[in-house]
Amino acid sequence: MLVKNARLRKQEGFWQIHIQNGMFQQIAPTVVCEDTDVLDVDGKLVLPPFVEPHIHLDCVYTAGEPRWNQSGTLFEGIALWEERKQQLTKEDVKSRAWKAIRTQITHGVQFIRSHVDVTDPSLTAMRAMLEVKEEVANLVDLQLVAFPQDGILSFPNGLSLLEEAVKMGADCVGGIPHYEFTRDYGVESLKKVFEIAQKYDKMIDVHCDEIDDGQSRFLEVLAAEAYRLGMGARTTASHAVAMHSYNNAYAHKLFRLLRLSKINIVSCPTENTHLQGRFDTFPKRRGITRVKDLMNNGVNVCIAQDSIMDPWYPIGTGNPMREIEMCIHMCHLMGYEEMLQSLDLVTENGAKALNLADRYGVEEGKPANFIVVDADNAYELIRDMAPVLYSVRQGKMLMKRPHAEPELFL
Ligand code: 17E
Ligand code: FE2
Repeated sequence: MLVKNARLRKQEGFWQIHIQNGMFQQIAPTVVCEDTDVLDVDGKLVLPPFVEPHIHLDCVYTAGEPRWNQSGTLFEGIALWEERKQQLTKEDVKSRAWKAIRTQITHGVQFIRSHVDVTDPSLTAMRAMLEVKEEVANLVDLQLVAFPQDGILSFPNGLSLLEEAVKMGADCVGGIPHYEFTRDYGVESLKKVFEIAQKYDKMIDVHCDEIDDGQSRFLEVLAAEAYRLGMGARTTASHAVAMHSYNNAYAHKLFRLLRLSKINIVSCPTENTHLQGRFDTFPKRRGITRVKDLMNNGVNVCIAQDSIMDPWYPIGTGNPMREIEMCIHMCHLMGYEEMLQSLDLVTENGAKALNLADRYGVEEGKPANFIVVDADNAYELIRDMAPVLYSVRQGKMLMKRPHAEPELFL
């Protein structure tokens, strides 16, 4: 395949991209080759695929079953999921997850990390998602997190279920320290997360401090342990919304540890805008972690959707542009350079959190995974929330969006 007249981020002019054997062979202003499979993108921006670093694919499309979340709180969501979870079958989980992945592909996503609830004695969702992971292997990279929704130490056999799910093939060990019964359980649960990750050589992705409680300080425990064990680059803290409520002095002390530890942070802007602030009157806290401060303090941050129509969040489309849109508003990231940089939050930074290094990027010698967006540059992409026109996976077309211009009758 020869991609002609591409624009590349942070590069001037037009580029030709020659792909051979599923790899980027040559990327240059002019390329001599006889390939007859030509895709002329007419000056549109070519990017590495979007990364979705945090979603719960086992829960998608269950909003309203058995009831809609009326309070809009995390806690009512967990209670509703507890009921819906009783009805899970492998087929139910697989068909909903597949539906979401198809939708994500239409939005240019090719790298996904999904949490999978393992506080279920039958581990139905994990069994189903491991099959999905195999089935989609040629279409998207799918990482699975063994996620103990109801707690590791606060749920009967939580620890052994977590370990069992990891043995079955999960890629990451999860946790939920802010939801454990006590602070001590929370700290102890994180120790267990590291033990299991080390024992089975897995990455770590913990739901950490997803609560509007300035006293919820498990992130420092996660980061300190990651630092001590040298596991920071393979460790992610998801949500981290309590940081919104930390006093500034403590937050700045924490930034140093986060930077030293090299852990990654995933923020979920639409989800946590919706879930947080629910116990406030006025003013209501925004409840998103400090994306801008983290970036400015050298911490790797990325953004994620978390949900598509589940007990926690009743809408969603799988489009990462919604997250950028929400994030740049809620985190005050609309300085011109900040807007351009915000594209990293759904591309490079997510890839770094997922440890994709050698497989990610529009660079010679890497797998030819890329998207073409209906915009000339990053600013237009963000301003216009432009659609993805093509998604190419290892040199093969994965998704093509018919280009329909609106007709005006003026
Ligand atoms: N579970 C949880 O603890 N938090 C969330 N935001 C979701 C599930 C979606
Ligand atoms: Fe989550």
